[in-house]
Amino acid sequence: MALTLYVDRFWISPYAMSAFVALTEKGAMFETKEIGLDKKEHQQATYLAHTGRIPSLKHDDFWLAESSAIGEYVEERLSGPRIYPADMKERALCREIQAWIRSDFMPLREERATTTIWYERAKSPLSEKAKHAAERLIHGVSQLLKPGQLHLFANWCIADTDLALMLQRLNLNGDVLPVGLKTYAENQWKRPSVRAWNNRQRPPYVAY
Ligand SMILES: N[C@@H](CCC(=O)N[C@@H](CS)C(=O)NCC(=O)O)C(=O)O
Repeated sequence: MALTLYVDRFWISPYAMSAFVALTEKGAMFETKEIGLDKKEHQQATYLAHTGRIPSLKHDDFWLAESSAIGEYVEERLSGPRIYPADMKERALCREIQAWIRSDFMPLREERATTTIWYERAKSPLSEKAKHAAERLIHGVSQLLKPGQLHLFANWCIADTDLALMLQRLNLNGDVLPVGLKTYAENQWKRPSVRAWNNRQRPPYVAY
């Protein structure tokens, strides 16, 4: 079976990171192919993801886009350690967090774009709107993570990576984060699958 994950060529897509970590945690043998969004390569006829977006997974001749769909497919299709919790309620919460992270916090995503994680740190303080989003994030997460907790549930799950990335937007840019959340995010950042993503050689960034 041939697995290819299509990622953006700057390796800054949080969604591609989630799919990459999912495959890596499963111990899957897969190759990555870089797509230049800046060069509109995702709009070329040879790129067959139905959504025309990054990431997508090509499994033999089957194409699948949307990072959380890729995570769930990988979980069901491949053997290896679980990336979603075995417990039904925890699994539902894991999906809740994935959906929440993907649909909310737009001011944070704009003002603390992932270029500020992997290229250059933010130069401006958060706007009032972004501060409000950060407060909502911190409030919500503090209900899920008790002090000292290093994973959302007993074992690591894919939502830990998604959540840690959202928290790192604040932490790495020096924005205020409660110490427990900072420790959680920094601990997640040490995971080998996450480091494999973080340590990629990246070309000079070209804004698009
Ligand atoms: N909900 C999607 C979001 C994917 C997404 O927004 N991808 C961006 C890169 S980070 C993209 O492909 N943008 C190009 C475009 O939409 O034309 C997922 O989770 O995979």
